[in-house]
Amino acid sequence: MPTSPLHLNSLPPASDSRIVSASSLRLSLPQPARRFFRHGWQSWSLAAWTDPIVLPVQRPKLLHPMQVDPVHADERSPHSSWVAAVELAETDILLLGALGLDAHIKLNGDQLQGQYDAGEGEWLLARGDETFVFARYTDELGRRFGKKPERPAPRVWCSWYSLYTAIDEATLHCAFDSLGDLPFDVLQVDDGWQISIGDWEANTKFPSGMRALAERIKATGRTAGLWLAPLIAAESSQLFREHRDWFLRDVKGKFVSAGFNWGERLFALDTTHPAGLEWLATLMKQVRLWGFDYLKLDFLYAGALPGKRRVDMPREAAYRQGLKVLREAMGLDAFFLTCGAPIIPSLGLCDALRVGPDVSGKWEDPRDAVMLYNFTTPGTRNAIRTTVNRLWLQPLVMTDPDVVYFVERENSLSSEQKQLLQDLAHVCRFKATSDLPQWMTPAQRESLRRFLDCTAKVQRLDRSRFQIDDHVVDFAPALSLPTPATGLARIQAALVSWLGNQLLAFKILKRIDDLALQRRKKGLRNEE
Ligand code: 9PG
Repeated sequence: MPTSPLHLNSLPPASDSRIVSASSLRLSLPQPARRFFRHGWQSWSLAAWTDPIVLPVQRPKLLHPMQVDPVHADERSPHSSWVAAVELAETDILLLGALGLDAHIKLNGDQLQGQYDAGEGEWLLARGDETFVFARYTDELGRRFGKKPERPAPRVWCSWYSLYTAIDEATLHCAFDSLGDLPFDVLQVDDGWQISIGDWEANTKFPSGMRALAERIKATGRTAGLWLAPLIAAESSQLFREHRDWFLRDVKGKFVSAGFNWGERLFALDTTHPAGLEWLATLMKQVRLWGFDYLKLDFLYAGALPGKRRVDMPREAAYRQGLKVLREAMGLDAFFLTCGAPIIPSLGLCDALRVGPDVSGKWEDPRDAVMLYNFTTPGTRNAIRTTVNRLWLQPLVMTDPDVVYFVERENSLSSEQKQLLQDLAHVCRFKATSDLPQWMTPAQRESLRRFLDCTAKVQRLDRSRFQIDDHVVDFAPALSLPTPATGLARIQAALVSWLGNQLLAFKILKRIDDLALQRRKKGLRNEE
């Protein structure tokens, strides 16, 4: 039964806050918002300070389930998941933040409107400067979900951003060997080792098996890391074909889309299904038995998609139940990085959280940014923008900003742009790269070593600037949003976005990607 909203007409005074309980809440602003802080639902979704306007709906729609909260993708007011803030004056920020799992916020004219989907929940209302209001929010979240233990993040080499799915036993062995004594704590094998998304066994490119691969990493004195996406399955996977009843459907009985990737439709595991949960636990134990102690679990949003579950409960609660099972089965002694994960529902159950979309060797893709208005796709500007706007999460979880680059190969970032990524890693206190040692010059190798060895002193100066040891970095070039296309470009954009929604066009794009990968692989082989 929807209850009538709680109207709040008086705001807390400066540097003060209060907590109220309501399923629905309306807050009248004393003056129009100058800027609006919107917070995307999962790791890859946009978080940014913007003008208080509705942003064009990002395209393609086919990817909404894997890029934004699909339930609120078409909102007609400025919209935010769990927490929003408005800037009334330069140091007068008003933050409305949910302390529960299933809440979202809209800015409707001069009202901030908060809504819990499934009954009453707590809200924090804080007013003051930006540092104060976000610190109050993390304080209250910390009390409910737990705070981050004080231990440094491991320094990670990950296979994705140089090799993508073109990994195999020989290529990885060669990379591991050439890393020599570079101070990495973890060597993490990313996407490309598995038979299929859903079928988490070594494929034919790894004839010696996963246990041998973990052994090989451990023999270098480092922790073995592995990527999996346990809450999704590709349509062609054996898992989906043999256990259709484990997968999430809508009220009409149709399978809920978990997006489209690897040239295939993806479906979501129902994390309230007892047999599905058991399978998840067995998988985690298996991976630990192979010898992997650092787990990057990806595409986790699938556990919180809307649908009709075996056990009826709010979607975020279902997700959290799935995450608990994963965590308990892998053990507290494993390092658990969540990725593509709904933000607030992941707190307290993982060690680290990816807090932005993927970086890439490109600054920005104009097609995605200007035509599709999509800030979720891989690109260094997108990654920096969202990560900087999620730094307030630092007291709660290790914030993973994704990898940095030192190499020139397959990379069009300027040295300033690469430096921004390295500075962001210092700010996040989370350092990773995918650079292949064979692609590095001796000077780049030395820069990487210095980067890994250094614990920088970091101080935030304002929304975009940080003091890092003896230099000041300004992330401003990454933070703004490009203006949407107008005139002819708008028509072009409409055409591109229509094309982007067609499965066939998607499959062609995937084929082009595959060909690029094959070329990359060939290049690597020739160098061996
Ligand atoms: C492996 C990769 C890497 C990477 C992850 C994730 O929105 N998208 O279409 C989208 C697809 C893939 C993706 C992110 C977004 O990358 O973040 O580090 O592990 O999977 O496939």
